[in-house]
Amino acid sequence: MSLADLTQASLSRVASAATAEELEAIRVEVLGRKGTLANLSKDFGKLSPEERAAFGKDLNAAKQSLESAFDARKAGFDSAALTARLDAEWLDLTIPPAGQRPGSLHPLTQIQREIEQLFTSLGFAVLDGPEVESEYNNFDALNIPAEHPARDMQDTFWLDGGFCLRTHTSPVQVRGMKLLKPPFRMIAPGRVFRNEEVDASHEHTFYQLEGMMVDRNVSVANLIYFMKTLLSGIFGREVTVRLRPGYFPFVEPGFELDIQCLLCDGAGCPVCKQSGWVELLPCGLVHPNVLRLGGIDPEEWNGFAFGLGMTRLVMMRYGIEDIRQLQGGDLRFLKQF
Ligand code: FA5
Repeated sequence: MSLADLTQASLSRVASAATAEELEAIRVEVLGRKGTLANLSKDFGKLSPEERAAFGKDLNAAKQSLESAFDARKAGFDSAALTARLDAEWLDLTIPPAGQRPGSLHPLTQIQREIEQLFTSLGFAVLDGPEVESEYNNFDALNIPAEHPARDMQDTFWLDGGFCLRTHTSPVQVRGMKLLKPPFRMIAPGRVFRNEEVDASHEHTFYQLEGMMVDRNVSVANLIYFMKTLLSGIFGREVTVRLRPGYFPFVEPGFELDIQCLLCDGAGCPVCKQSGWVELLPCGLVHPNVLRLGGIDPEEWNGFAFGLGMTRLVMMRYGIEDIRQLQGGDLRFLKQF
């Protein structure tokens, strides 16, 4: 077979090779050390110098055109193989993993459960009250009549028919007095709402935990005992507290129990508004008017009440510097607890 015929035949075999393996077999057969082209060059010695030069040129040209045909065809097979592999190994990284992912309790729920456990062990019942509350229970029954200036301190969201979003958990005191006969002890955790300018320590929607104890001869010493038990239970360490006079129409005397800011150890930071103290636990002895409106004779019974700022307590315990993170819905934040 002439060199030209051989080249032509080989090129068409390359073009019709069905697989990379078949192509490689053809390459070895034609271009290999013992292949057809190599065989042809064996006859070199028998040629005259002129013929040799011409044949050598043709042989080189044939070799080059075959090599580039092989390379091109091989590149085609390679890229087809790569595409097939990418298709086979393709992963959708946005598909959620199979099975259930572990969740966790919101830090507020964790603290609420701890406090409930602590107080039930001290003989307190856990009560629940509605978030949409009557104006009467939220204000009037707590000794805050319509024109009382204390109403301005707790501006809220009003609904038709004498209802509002409760501004504190104290209306559950009113419900508790009607539900339970003295002597009794109760707590009431829950969500409350205020028409509030939101900042690092103020939310329009936050959580409080109300407490009330009604018995005979309840004193401020009893109140302080329970508050200290509560705080050391929650923080698991000694916290510095201070008691200031505080005014709430439903207690007399009334106090503000502040704790030294645990985020800055009293040095001053955005959470404590640079004061070193965080207002956490307003409390006092229940006002006789409130007992009377709750159907309890203040001559026979008295008691204490407190309204713990549960959201602020969570911030203190976990060192959270901005209250907005707690209800921001960012799971990356919540997964830390
Ligand atoms: C009250 O709501 C009274 N009902 C508390 C009370 C109950 C006093 C029983 C006496 C007897 P005050 O408005 O201070 O009080 O709120 C109580 C706590 O809720 C505060 O100490 C604070 O920790 C928290 N708090 C108040 N406003 C906000 C707010 N906007 N965001 C987050 N926490 C708040």
